[in-house]
Amino acid sequence: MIQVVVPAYNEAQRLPRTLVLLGSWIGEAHPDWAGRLEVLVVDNASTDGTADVARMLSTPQVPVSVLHCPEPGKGAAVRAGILATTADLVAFVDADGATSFDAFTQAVEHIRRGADVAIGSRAVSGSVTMARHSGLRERGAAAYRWCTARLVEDVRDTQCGFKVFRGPLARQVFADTHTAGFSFDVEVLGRAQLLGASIAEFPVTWVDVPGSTFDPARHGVQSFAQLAGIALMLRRAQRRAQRRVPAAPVDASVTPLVPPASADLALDA
Ligand SMILES: Nc1nc2c(ncn2[C@@H]2O[C@H](COP(=O)(O)OP(=O)(O)OP(=O)(O)O)[C@@H](O)[C@H]2O)c(=O)[nH]1
Ligand SMILES: [Mg+2]
Repeated sequence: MIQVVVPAYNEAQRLPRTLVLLGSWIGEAHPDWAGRLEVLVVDNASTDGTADVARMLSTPQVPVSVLHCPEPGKGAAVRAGILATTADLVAFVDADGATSFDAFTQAVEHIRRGADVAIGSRAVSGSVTMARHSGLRERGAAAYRWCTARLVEDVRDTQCGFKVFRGPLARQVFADTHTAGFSFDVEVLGRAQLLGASIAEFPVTWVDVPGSTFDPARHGVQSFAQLAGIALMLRRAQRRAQRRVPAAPVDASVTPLVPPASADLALDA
């Protein structure tokens, strides 16, 4: 079972295409996943009937349920969704369906091989990106990546809207996460690394879908400001973790915080 959280704010236009494409992709690529991949749409204050549209799109192949999150922001919505999951494998993906669903196959394979988190990336070799972003937004994204590289180790693209986690780890990380806006991915990945989680970043095919909810003028500055808060939170969390770890040499028999790969996680095992 994999539970997929989809944050959705005024997505009545883009969500139907995404969920229909997901259903046909499962039918073609993984018929055995039918009914085993559940979608949880997390809406807050949409004014275009997103929640009703989502409910109407539920099928036995891809069951869809809707959760209302009182706190605004993509980060708050994803957090509410992940904390409502119970599965061994959980994911969050954007409502626009910009990332090709083949990423699910790759992510599950990375987790089967031992990764704790598998994230889609538009910045590693092999990725294909068809974007419409302006030059200004591209320069902003480059500066943003320069900042995030100081907070999350060895991850080139923290912001791709496609991430899969071992369920218990995701729930543990999101329980401590505070960032409600677009930069929440950075806090999530940073906190996961503090717990010793391994993150596999793999290339995806990403095609821009018009209708973005990210407004560079409004959300751009906020996203940079959120990074400053995240840097402080991660530093504090790191100090707390260091205080908890005894100075004695590490005993190799101590149970790790993140459990090792388990074969029964694989959907198609
Ligand atoms: N529930 C909820 N979802 C949100 C909110 N803000 C954004 N989202 C969702 O977060 C996802 C962000 O995807 P996009 O709108 O494509 O923005 P983006 O992928 O960051 O930027 P682009 O590169 O321009 O596509 C979408 O599924 C949005 O509906 C919010 O305040 N509440
Ligand atoms: Mg998008």
